Formats: sequence, C-alpha cells, structure tokens
Amino acid sequence: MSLNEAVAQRLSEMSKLLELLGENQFKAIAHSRAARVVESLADSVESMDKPALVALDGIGDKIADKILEFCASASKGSPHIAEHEKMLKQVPPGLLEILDIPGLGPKTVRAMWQELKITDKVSLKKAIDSGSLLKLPRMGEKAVEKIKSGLALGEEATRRIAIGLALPMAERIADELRAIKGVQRVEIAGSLRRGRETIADIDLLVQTADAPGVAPKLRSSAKSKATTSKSKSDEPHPVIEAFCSLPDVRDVISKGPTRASVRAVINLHSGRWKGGGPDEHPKEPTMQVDVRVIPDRSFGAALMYFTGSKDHNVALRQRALAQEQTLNEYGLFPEDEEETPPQDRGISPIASKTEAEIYKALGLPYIPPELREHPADIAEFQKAGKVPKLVDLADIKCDLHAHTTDSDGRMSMRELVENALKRGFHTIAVTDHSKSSAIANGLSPERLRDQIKTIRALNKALKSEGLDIRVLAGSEVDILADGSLDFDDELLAELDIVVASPHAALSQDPATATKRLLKAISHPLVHIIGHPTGRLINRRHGLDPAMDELITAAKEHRTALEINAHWMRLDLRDVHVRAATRAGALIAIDCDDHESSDFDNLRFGISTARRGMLTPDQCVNAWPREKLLAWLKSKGR
Ligand code: DGT
Ligand code: CA
Ligand code: ZN
Repeated sequence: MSLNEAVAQRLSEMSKLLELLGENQFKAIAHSRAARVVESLADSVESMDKPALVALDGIGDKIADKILEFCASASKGSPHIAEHEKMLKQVPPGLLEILDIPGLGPKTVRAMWQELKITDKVSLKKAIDSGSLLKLPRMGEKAVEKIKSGLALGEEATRRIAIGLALPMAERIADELRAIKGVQRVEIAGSLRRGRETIADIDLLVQTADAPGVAPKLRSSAKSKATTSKSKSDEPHPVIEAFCSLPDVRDVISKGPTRASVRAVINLHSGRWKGGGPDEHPKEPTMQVDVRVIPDRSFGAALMYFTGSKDHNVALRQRALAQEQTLNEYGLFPEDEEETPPQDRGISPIASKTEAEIYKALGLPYIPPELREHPADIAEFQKAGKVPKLVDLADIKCDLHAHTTDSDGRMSMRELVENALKRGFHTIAVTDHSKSSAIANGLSPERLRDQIKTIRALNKALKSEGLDIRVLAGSEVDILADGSLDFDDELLAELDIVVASPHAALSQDPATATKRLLKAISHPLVHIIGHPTGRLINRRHGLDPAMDELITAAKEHRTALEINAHWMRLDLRDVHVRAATRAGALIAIDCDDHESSDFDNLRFGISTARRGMLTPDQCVNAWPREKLLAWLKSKGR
C-alpha cells in the first residue's frame, strides 16, 4: 500500500467511525471526501507541507494536520492518527465489516449496535434468524431480505479460494473445454498459473482456429470488414455458448462474443481437511470462472497478458514503450502513436505467438509465471541474462514428513513406502506425532522405540526384495510452548531424522513465538522445523515470529525450514521462502502425508517454493540420498 492509499484508508475509516459514533455528519462527510482527494493525488502526500495540503480542494485545516501527523509518525515506523485510534477503541471491530454490507447505512448499523447489541456479522446473522432484527424502527421483511443477500454476496466476493480447491476445479473445466469441437488448446492463466496460495477467480484461455483476432465491436463497425455481418460477430462464439452450459455452471454473470464470466461449483475435498464444511459454506459453494476465446496467432500475447500479474504487465508495457513498441493482449507492435490499436489496423506484430518470443523481443529471458510478481525482479533477470533454475516437481526425490496409522495417519508403513516408490523417491521418513499430541495419538517413548525397531527390520526386508528405497526412523516432535521438545535428547538421538513442529499455543505473542522457534532451530538434534507458523489458510492466523531472525538461525545451524505442501498450510509462505533463499538457508518441501492423496499436494509446495525462487541445491528433498544422509548425520555431532 502506498502512503497515499494508507492515508486515504485511515480517513475513510474515520468517516465511518464518526457516523457509527453518532457524531456530526458533516465531519464524517469531510473525512470521506478528503480520503478520495488523497487517493487520487498524483504526488505522494509525504512531499507536501501544510499550505500545499490546504490548497487542495476538499482538504481543510484540521484534516491537513491529521495527514501530517500520519506522515510524521509513518517516518518513525508507527503510522497512526491519534483520533482514529481513539475512535477505533470505542467501536467493536466487527461493526465496520457490517457497514461494508451493500444496502446498509451507518444510521441503521448504529441502531443495530445500540439497540440490539449487534457487533459483528455473526451476531447480525443471529438477529436475522431469530427475527429480532425486525424490532428496529423502519426494518421490514423486505429490508431484512436485502441485508441477508448482501451478507451472502459479500462473503462470496471477498473470499479467496485456496489453490487446492481452485486448481482441480480449473483443471476439470479445462478438460471439459478441450472436449468441445473446434478447441485446439486450453490454458489456465491468472493467479492460478502464478501459483498463488489463494485465488479470487479462475482465468481460462481457449484457442480456436476461428476466434476473431480483433475487438469484435470495432470489427463490426469497421467498413473494410463489411464482409462479416454485424449480427454474427456480436453473437457469442460457439465455445462460449458451450462453456456457459457446462453442468457445473450455476450462474452466467456476463457473456460476450469471445468471453464469458460464470459462477461454477467448487468440488470440496473429502479428505482430512474438507476445505469448507457446512459451517463455512451455508450452500453449494461456487467461484467465478472467466473464459476467453483466442486465435492461435496471438495466443502467447494473450497468455502473457492474462497471466499477469498486473504489476508485471505494467512493467513490461513500460519496457516496450522505452524501445518504441507497444504491448497488449494481441502482441508486441511497433509504436506509432495512432489512437486505434495496431491489431485493428492490420499491423503485423513483432511477436505474439508465444510468450518466449515476446520476452525475447523485449530483451528479457523467459520469466516463469511464479516469478511474474515483483517488477523490481525484471531488471535483475535482465542483468543476469537469465532466471535462476527454480526447483521443479521432477527434482523432488524424497518426502521427509509423513504419518502412519501408528499416530493419526491412514497409511500403514508399507503403503507409505508404496506411495514413495510410485513417485520415484529414494527416501521416505516416518515422522509420527509425539506424546503431547494426544488427539493425534502421539507416540510414547516406548512406542517410538518399538517403531524404530520395526523400521530397521522393514529396511532389511525392502533391501532383500530388491527395492531401492530407504525408510528413515523419525518423529514429528512437538515444539512445546516454551520451545523445549516433547522427547528427551537421548531418544531423539536414536532417530535418523527429527522434524520439530508447533501444534499448540499458536496464538502466542510474536516475541514469545520467536524465542520458542529459535530454541527449536538451534537444538542440535533438530533437522527440520515443520509448518513453522501453524497457520491454516482462511482459518487460522498462526504464529507471527520474526521470520528474519528464524532464517538467520536456520542458516547458522543448518536446520531446514519446511514448506508444508498441504494446500491448507503452505507454511512457510512464498515471501518467507524468498527471504530464506536469499539468506542461503535450507528449505524442505514435504507433504505431511496422512493419506495417499496427500502425496499429490507436492505441486502446491513446489509452486510456493518457485515463488520464493528456491533452487534445487537449497532444497534438501532434491539432494541425492548420500548428500541427504550426510546432512542428517552431521547434526548432533
Ligand atoms: P486473482 O484473480 O485476484 O486471484 O488474481 P489475478 O492475477 O488472476 O487477477 P485477475 O483475475 O483480475 O486478472 C487476471 C490477469 O489479467 C491479471 O493477472 C493481469 C491481467 N489483467 C486484468 N486486468 C488488468 C488490467 O487492468 N491491467 C493489466 N495490465 N492487466 C490486467
Ligand atoms: Ca484471476
Ligand atoms: Zn505432520
């Protein structure tokens, strides 16, 4: 968020708070007006003094002081406006969310709060269900219905869907599109192709031989193209019609000649984490899917454009302009300052068919989708003349975090081994839970010692069967609230591998969490810190430690930080991986397998790793067995 955006956000929130507190309405209006002014400023407010601020239409003396207060405190690292903070303390935080529901004004929300003690969406829903909302003045059945649908709408629109739900859904729809006559190619674009952990909507591109190559409304009005009748070119392409009538489509939001937006059903998982049980989704959950039909000659340009990110696109367009070219979703063209887009004037593109040829024409190496996020990276890639070789699914040769039926897993040790063999792994670690994880049937020291013996015998048996796989005896030992481990060192020293993870006390304050995790990282017998923060996407925030300190310690002690590949976790997150990679710390990518299908989550861990620019040499799962074993043995000496 830029400073202007931050100021605007505070001012606009102040306006809402003023209304909720029943203060002077003109004061509230003045704040929201000032917010809009600041938001649309070209210069940063940081560079403005008081006379300059007051000179702006819509900013008065008092508000100017508040902006200056914000800027001054921001430069000291704690941006705030005292009056804003004071008001925030007087209003329940959930009330501001209620105010965002379409169709609800501050007067009504204030009355809900004062008279019915409604303070958030949950209590609002209760008041709707119990009928008590009707007791408010001027609140009829119709108004309640409106609030109800506003609530549902807000929930649908603001919810970003976990990649583990969005990707299988996109792949299913892509397959259905591939089966339609005339479809040559279907690609997933957008945030899904970039491998983000959550997705707002799915973007799909369909290549057909007969897709119009120019904007249809321009085409139908252009005299030179009079051969195409107007009515025909305004009609949705047959593929668009077929898409809109796929069985999972619930609602067609918009439909044009070459594109459509629909809401389609999300298939929930049946596994351990259902990714949305009935508590989260009152009805059949859906998400938005956008489909565009593209001709083959500009498919690369369209794929590049609709993959984004927006920031990446903007940066590429600026590069194009700097070399007197113009880049859009139809291709890279010579820039001639004409108003009509080049593709509508029959101008041939310099590059358009593949992404690779466009990057090349822009003087850049091919940038993989996961790295199309931060414009600042582009110059670095150009300088280096290449992008680092990112870790890939095929590089992963072992899983170092897996559970069996001895704790809360559903696989026997043999099944675990079969899954590992199927994926061509050279090693699989058995890391069942430790005794404190009682709900997960954590192992007592005695049971763990028995398990170690079983594993030693299993390795012998596998060898005699001629199977080239090593089973490591390990533990996912709890990191207790104070950072000590759930088993004593003597027992841990008997193991081949120790994964230490936090499972309880996940709402500790950051300082305590940092101390706790640092203690585990520096423990001489710990190899990997499993899901370091314990967050669950869309569900639990988890710990908030000082990640830079953890990374420094992890590097020093050669302790790997885990990317837990389960799509509900993806912990470490991409930004943390990036920092760890930069610092030279080791990273593990593990599936935390509890059932066979969990092995398939590896691709989500890989996306996160690639977004963090992880290379195979820093990923312990990509090492040959000898190197891995040498690292494991080096601990505790
Ligand atoms: P999401 O859907 O929020 O998870 O993230 P994206 O990146 O998929 O965003 P979306 O669906 O709004 O747009 C898909 C891509 O299309 C986006 O990454 C870049 C491109 N795009 C969309 N709108 C614009 C725009 O206004 N300007 C530029 N330069 N690119 C855009
Ligand atoms: Ca999208
Ligand atoms: Zn685990």
